[in-house]
Amino acid sequence: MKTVMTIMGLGCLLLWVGCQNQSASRPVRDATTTATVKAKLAADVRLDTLTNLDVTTENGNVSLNGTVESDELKRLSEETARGVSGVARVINNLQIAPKADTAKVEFIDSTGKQVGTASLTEESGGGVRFRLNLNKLPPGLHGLHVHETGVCTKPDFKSAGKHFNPEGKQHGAENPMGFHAGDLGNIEVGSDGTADVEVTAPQLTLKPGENSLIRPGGTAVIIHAGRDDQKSEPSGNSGKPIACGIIEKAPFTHSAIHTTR
Ligand SMILES: [Cu+2]
Repeated sequence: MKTVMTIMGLGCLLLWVGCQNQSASRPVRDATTTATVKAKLAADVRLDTLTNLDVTTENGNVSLNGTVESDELKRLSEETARGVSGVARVINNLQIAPKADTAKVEFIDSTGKQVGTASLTEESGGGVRFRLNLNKLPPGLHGLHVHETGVCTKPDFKSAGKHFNPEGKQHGAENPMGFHAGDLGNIEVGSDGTADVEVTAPQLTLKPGENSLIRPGGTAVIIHAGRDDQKSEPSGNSGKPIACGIIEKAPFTHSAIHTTR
């Protein structure tokens, strides 16, 4: 009998401890509040500007951790979280970290077949870096330019217009009156038809401004059939366009909000 009583007592004790633990952490209520805060931040604060955000809630206190792009967004995130019912206090630990401007290009050839991509990044000291990954192209040197219209209509890509030239200069780095901001020189495609190259264009930007690649009507990158002599008007005797891709601001993804809890 004594043993039974002891076992029952132990059982009650374990049950009590279990209940105490559960009520102390309040997992259900806090998870719900956290989810509501996250949903509200996603709806009210532009997702693509929240780069790495972590939300936790304990007893009505919401902690915001991670990075946002500006002071304004830090304030806005806090204000949004405070507006959620059940939130008593917001602990704002957000760090400010401006995100690099990026853009992307998907190239097609004259038949419309995909022949590679380019990733564009704003350099911290100015200019735009182009990282090109190309395939199924003729081996050899090819002139590479940014053209002034973001339309790639096959097969001749005339739709992309002239070279992007906001400063009204002449063509080519070797031209004393040069060069067009969109002149990117030559790239070399290997015997296997691929190229993995980086080119930096000092005059270009992805930020707002005269020389911005992100503009009404857009811009496009064109690969020409032949080598650019970097001095002849209007496009360095580089032959006809063989591939074209529109420059597009890199899209945000829902992974913009990383939740670990
Ligand atoms: Cu061109």
